[in-house]
Amino acid sequence: MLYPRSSEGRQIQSFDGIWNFRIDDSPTRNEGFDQKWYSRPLSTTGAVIPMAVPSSYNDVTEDKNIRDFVGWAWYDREFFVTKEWQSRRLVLRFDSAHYYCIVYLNGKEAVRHNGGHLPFEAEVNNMINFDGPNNLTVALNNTLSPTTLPPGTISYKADTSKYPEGYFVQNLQMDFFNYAGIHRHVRLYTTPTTYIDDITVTTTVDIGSNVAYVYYDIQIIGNQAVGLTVELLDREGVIIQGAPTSNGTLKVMNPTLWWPYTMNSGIPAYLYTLKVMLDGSVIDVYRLPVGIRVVNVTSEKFLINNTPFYCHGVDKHEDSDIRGKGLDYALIAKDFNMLKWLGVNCFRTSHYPYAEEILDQADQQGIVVIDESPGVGIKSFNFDNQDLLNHHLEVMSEMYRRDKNRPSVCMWSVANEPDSDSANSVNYFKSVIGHTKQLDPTRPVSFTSDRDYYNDKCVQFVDVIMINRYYGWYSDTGHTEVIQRQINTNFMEWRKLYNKPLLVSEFGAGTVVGLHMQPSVAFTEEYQIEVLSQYHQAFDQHIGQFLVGELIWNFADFMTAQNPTRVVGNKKGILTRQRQPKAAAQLVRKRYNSMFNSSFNGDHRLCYL
Ligand code: BDP
Repeated sequence: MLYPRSSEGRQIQSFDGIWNFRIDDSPTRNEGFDQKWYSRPLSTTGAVIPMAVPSSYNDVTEDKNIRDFVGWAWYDREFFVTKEWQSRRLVLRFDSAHYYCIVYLNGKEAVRHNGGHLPFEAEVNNMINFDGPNNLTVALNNTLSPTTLPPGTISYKADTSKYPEGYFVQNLQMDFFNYAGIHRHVRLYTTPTTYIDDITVTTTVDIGSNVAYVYYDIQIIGNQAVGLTVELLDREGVIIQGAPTSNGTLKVMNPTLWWPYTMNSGIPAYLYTLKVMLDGSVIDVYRLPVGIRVVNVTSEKFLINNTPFYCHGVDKHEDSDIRGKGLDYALIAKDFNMLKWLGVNCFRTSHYPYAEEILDQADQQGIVVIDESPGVGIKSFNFDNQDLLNHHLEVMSEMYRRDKNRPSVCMWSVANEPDSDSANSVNYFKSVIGHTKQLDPTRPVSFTSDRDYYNDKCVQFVDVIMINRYYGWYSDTGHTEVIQRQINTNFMEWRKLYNKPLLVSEFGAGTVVGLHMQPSVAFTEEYQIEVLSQYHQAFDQHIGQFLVGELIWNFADFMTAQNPTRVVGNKKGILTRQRQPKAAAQLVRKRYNSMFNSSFNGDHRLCYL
């Protein structure tokens, strides 16, 4: 599914702004459907409040019932469409809405989507009113169930001596707040009736002979006899290569490759543009950014453009105060500035696919992304649920469809910390990983494991072993002196069993900013520094061998459900939730920046073609 981009053939109308909003807190949570709230303006169904789109609705109001609401939330707004658009194909696109979404246009269902983090769209020509207002209504359900990703359960509390009649709670299986809402852009965009529906690009590089190949495949809907032109443009807009066919190979001599950025090279990630034109740009035009690069994994190395890549990175969350997981350009810009300030060359989209605008920045700024699915916290009792597996396969297909052309995406992570030691996890992950590899033979596939070398049953399917480790935190709390030994032992055991590269995809310590103690104790800034430095010293013994990366948990503090082990959220950030550095950020900054110049990171400057 192509990201909406305006061009000579396409226009975009944005529905971002303030919408009307109300929750359906009727006992059945079904009053909205019973009374057909979608058939008239929401304000005529009862009291509505203003709600920002995009945003999570949870932290925008002062009302606990809205913050902690479970069930159907309703949105609506009005819009107009110019008559000039009558002859165009009109597509209504939601970049994401969490979790189950039904969209109505002028009282009729336009589209529904299952899943909280990926785009969906529908052609709406025959539903639009060109002579007056259009009413767009959204019913959104945030309930997590055994067939959602992440999975969850609802517990009904039947004991009326303790709970009121009909009382229920949402149980989460993941460690972050279940923010809900219309999280990303909502847009109406036009295309011609014969249009470019999809483009798939893959690239290979022959380093020795200084040649790259760009393979492209274009789907056109409508008149197949329409003239097609494909052009590859360099950054200055100069045509490098052209072709008149809907699929083929473009040969690029002396290519400028897409590299993860290096501090001193001064060469930012290089993006070409694949310009696709129907009827010589008269009908439709789409410009797709293309980074030429190739990713390979050996038994010891993660190679980008045949050069060993060491990931010095962080795990993130889409999380901020007020907006929750809502798209926020200032936050995106700030986060990328902080990533660069820290010297981060890689992040994982823990634990769900992030906004496309975030991946745009990773593509443009040269930061490697491990693109993770929302398959977080899948328990042994979930694996036999065929509906969950089917949904997981569908989510991987949707993720691939959305992110397949992104040079920054160098590996897929299909899940985080599943019960991968249970017998029934094997078939589940064989399917999910097999399916992902089938979709995309050009990128490695993995998941993060918190199980151990002796009991994990699914690491056999991955290309890179990703492990989450909390020595000195969840085990041996307070004992930083055992971390190095435990890391070393653990690494050696994994190596004995598997001939695959290893990446530590989580390690860290909870830290309340401003809390100090010497000698350190858990939760102080001193303790976070000690924990991280012990891991760093352990990692340094294996970099250049089989260790291909380290991701700190976490880039910034983030919100979680309330529970006795979390103090207003998870505090393992090296930045606060407001993106101010804790003392440990200085340690990380020094380490990561020095890594840009070290030989084990590969000197990219020598490898530019
Ligand atoms: C890991 C999870 C992550 C948690 C983290 C923690 O992958 O989502 O937030 O631990 O406990 O188990 O801080």
